[in-house]
Amino acid sequence: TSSKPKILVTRRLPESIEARMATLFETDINEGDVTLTADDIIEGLAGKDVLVSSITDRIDADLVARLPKSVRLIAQFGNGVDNIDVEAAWAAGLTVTNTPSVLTEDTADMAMVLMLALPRRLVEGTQMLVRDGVWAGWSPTSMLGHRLRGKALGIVGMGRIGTAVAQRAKAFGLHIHYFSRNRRPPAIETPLEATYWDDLDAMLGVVDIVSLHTPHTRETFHILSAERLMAMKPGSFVVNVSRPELIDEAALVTQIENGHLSGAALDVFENRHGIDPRLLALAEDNKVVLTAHMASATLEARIEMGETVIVNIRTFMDGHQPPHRLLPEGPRDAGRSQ
Ligand code: 8YV
Repeated sequence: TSSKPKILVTRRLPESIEARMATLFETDINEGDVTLTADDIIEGLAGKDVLVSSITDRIDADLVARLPKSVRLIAQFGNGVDNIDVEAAWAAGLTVTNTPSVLTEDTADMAMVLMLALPRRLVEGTQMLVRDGVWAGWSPTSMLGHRLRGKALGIVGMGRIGTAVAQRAKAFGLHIHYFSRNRRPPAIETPLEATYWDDLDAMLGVVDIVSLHTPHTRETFHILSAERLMAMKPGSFVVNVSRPELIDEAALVTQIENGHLSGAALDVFENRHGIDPRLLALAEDNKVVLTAHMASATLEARIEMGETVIVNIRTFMDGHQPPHRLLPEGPRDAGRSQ
């Protein structure tokens, strides 16, 4: 038997990453690329050292309890780790790593795409051209949208991605407001001319756009609750490239349907049983823009995520602390990356 680390990779990764993994590790890849069941994962991990997981793998306390003893590391291919019961993994003596930073800029770009899509009628413009005979040609009053410049953007969660969004939004002439557990230092706040709010409800009452950049944890579940959505500034809209669980989606739909909110641009949605038909109807109406969980989906980001996974595995297997090991931090349940 080889002395190479033995790894199970639950999803297909970019070619160059799979090739490198195949030379460095004894690699078992889920060729089918269909989400593995808990039983498949346990079976596939027999005799393995490392599980390379993705957002689509549900690694709950039950699964952690069933992991073969040989498995010492869960190396998540992704930034968010809300699919993993990290505390259960730690309690079982496992190390958990993720791939932050390398997807920050691409995710922030997508937040801007979505922020502009509704006010500048991006999807409608395309639809008009592809639907035969609908476009009557240019006129001074055709396809008028609304200007982004001068509006107030409220960022929920001013970490790496939130800050990258703020920098872009500042260049677009938006006024930056943010709600975060910790106020950011002047070195970050001052160039952004950002206004810090320690009261989310108060911020929601004054901003025209709300963009979510916080992980999904016990504390942030439905951070945009029905009450908060109702208390948002009339005519404002929501952008979400983070996690669906941050929003009470049914309540969001209701507030758009009744005209209180002007819309939403969502990269993630509670789609476990198919996307809510009310959300699809709003998309038909151009009140909602939906993208398919693709905010970090650039080839470049995916390759760098793969490289980060490889570094995490190699350092761990060499007996060192991997660079992106999650560490406990008080009451939060998702952990924090070094
Ligand atoms: C990935 C993401 O698509 O990193 C995250 O948290 O949501 C995306 O970058 C996904 O997590 C891959 O596991």
